[in-house]
Amino acid sequence: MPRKAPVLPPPRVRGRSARRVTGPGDAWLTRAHFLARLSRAWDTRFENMARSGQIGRWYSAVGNETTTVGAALCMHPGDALSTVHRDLGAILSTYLDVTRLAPTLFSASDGTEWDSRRSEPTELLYRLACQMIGRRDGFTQGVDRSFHYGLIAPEQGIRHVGMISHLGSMLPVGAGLALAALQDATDAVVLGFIGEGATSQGDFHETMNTAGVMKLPYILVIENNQYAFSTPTSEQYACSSLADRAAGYGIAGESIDGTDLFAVHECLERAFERARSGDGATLVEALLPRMRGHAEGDGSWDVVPEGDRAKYLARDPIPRLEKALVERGVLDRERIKRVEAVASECVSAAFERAQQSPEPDVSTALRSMYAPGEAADAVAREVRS
Ligand SMILES: Cc1ncc(C[n+]2csc(CCOP(=O)(O)OP(=O)(O)O)c2C)c(N)n1
Ligand SMILES: [Mg+2]
Repeated sequence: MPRKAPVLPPPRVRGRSARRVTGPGDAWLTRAHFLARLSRAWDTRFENMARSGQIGRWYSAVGNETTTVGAALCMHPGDALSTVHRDLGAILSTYLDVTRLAPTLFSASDGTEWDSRRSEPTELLYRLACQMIGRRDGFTQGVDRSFHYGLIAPEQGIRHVGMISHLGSMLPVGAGLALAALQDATDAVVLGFIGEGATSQGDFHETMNTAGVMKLPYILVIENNQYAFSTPTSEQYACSSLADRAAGYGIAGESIDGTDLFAVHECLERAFERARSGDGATLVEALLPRMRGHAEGDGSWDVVPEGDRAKYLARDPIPRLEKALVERGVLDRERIKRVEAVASECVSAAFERAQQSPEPDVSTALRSMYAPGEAADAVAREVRS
């Protein structure tokens, strides 16, 4: 019997491009370097607050920066981003116009039309700081104090779908966004991130299979930091590389050293090109060092054998990037010091303003729990009484 055609979105011919991946230019590299440093400065501040009990919990993204920043800087206007808990670098890269945020470091000619549509970067950083400490001006208006939020502002070129806590649950959402891009006949691509532990969830299989069958413009980057909470990769999966799974879904798969910004750029540019030209999804495994525990102070760092801890810490992607950029003549040591100082000033300014900002309004607490309408109002009244 002939096979029945699967239910597919309306046919969409994505313009095939012959463009070859060329290496990153100096403007892209200096931008990536600043954003990686900004992400690190943010983490440093929040790690300190977690250690001194000023916030309850912090999931550090230290070690992931070259992967998250590098991948997100390959996005185009209209592309969508789906993040989980260690993707601060991708968020900063998607939100912030660095030429306006750090005019002492960047010249206006580094800016793009895409950047100029974004909100004032200091305002976005302030809102992000408010989000992280549960203030009213945060994206969830203080309902949540975490990365459990999204920012959909297409007029600014930002389509960021955040996470819910359940690992793997955002994967089908990312694939759904990619399907919508096909159905809307846009050339948008979806960039998603996930930890290697979450790839053991059924949602991973269903998403990648759908992405393969429907040739979705979807790129999933697995941030393989060797541990899921306290579970090492040897107890998580039996294949040698998670990218090998791509073959089973009929999609492209690549495993890269996620601490090498150049490798990230090359792989991701190729993946975006593939997705935009109609050749479907890519599964990227970015191999990363475990540089922190799961959450600050939860004891999970102690689970990592001592010898491995030292090896992971020695693979810090930022000094590696700085060394490469100095060798190429893109940066000098003086500029690196200035970047570190400006990054830390940007974080301090956003955070100190957030600390002075209003507490959440209690009336918003139930706002996102129930759909508007009489029935919801009745439930809310009942809950309050
Ligand atoms: C379905 C589900 N199971 C367990 C958890 C608790 N949990 C939160 S993060 C995490 C570890 C995730 O590991 P991985 O996916 O490798 O990401 P990493 O934290 O290492 O970046 C666990 C077990 C959860 N949020 N959802
Ligand atoms: Mg992990």
